[in-house]
Amino acid sequence: MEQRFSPPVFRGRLHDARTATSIGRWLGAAFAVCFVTGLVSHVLQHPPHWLADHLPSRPVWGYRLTQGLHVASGIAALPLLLAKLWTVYPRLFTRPPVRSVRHALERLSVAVLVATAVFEPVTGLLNIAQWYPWPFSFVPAHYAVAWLLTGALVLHLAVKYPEIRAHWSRRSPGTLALPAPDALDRRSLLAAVGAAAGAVTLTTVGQALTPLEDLDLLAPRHPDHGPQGLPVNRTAAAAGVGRISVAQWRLVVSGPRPYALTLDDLRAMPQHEAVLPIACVEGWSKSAHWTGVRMTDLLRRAGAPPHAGVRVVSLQTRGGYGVSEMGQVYAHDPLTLLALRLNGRELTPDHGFPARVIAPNRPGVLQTKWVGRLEVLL
Ligand SMILES: Nc1nc2c(c(=O)[nH]1)N[C@H]1C(S)=C(S)[C@@H](COP(=O)(O)O)O[C@H]1N2
Ligand SMILES: [Mo]
Repeated sequence: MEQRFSPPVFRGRLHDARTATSIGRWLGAAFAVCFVTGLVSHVLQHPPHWLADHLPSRPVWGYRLTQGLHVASGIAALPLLLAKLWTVYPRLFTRPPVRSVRHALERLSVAVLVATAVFEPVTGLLNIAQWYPWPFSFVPAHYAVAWLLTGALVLHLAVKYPEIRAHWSRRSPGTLALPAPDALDRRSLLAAVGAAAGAVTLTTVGQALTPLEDLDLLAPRHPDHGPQGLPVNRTAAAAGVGRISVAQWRLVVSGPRPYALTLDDLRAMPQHEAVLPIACVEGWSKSAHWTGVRMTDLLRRAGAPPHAGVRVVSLQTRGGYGVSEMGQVYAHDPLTLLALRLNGRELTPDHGFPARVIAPNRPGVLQTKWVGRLEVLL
């Protein structure tokens, strides 16, 4: 018996180029913000060799802003993406499926666009929930697919340019004599999509934008929840840092004139204060009061020249982010501290006792906790 597949028939008036364009511009804007801020984050975390010594340590809130925007625009993209896919999905069923080589290529590029446009916000969202139900590592995959998505998006805009232009020119005065018959439906749809994007943004952006922290209902972290008024991403137990004995702990500094200090030696050095945010790559951020010894003082004591950078090595035994490096500008910024105190108290174990790095305009993952060694980089 022969069974014939009959494609569904769509009678709704909103699955058209006009709706797709209206939603697409917001989705495109969200993806553009995500891409640019993602590049900033990538460069700060993995600077190319020639740039490492020139990364700016100001403004102190720079990374807090760019990464807050990255995560907020990625979250806002989710409802926009669903609406866009709803608008265009009837095109999946166009018959015949392939009309020409050109048509086949166009469909292929749309397939890449859809796959990558779903992959990026979904993996990003699961990452902020620290849930990794996949076999690849998040950071390189998320970064590589961002380029694919951006390429596919630029190609898509080029292919669709005539339709997009037609949409905008229909709006020009003179041709706008009669409203389109579906204008009301479209306005309702766009209002609902805008409300959804606004709602997910307002209920999560407080994780970085602390004046709105009371509205932070859906983000996994709240800026106020954690010891000493600051969230913790990885606890001492999770990093395999046991109880650190103050009697045995030393800060070991290698360089032209290596030395080692006890915690009391560190406390006896000139202490400095800095008000700086921890800005986690996962989007949460909170400003705090830090007290400790200037990194530049520690490096100079080891005979480091003013252009030296530093490698910071943690005592942690499990997981990543146990080592970080900073170039010359960060290492000698007067606000870059090896912090001993947070918000007026000695660091708790989860915040990096006995000593941790805090530096301005820097991703949270590089603010290394449980520091045991500093290595001067010449
Ligand atoms: N040694 C070490 N330092 C670390 C981490 C880590 O896993 N190991 N996590 C980093 C991350 S991802 C962030 S956001 C900050 C958070 O600092 P907090 O827990 O004191 O708020 O610590 C950073 N320092
Ligand atoms: Mo983080």
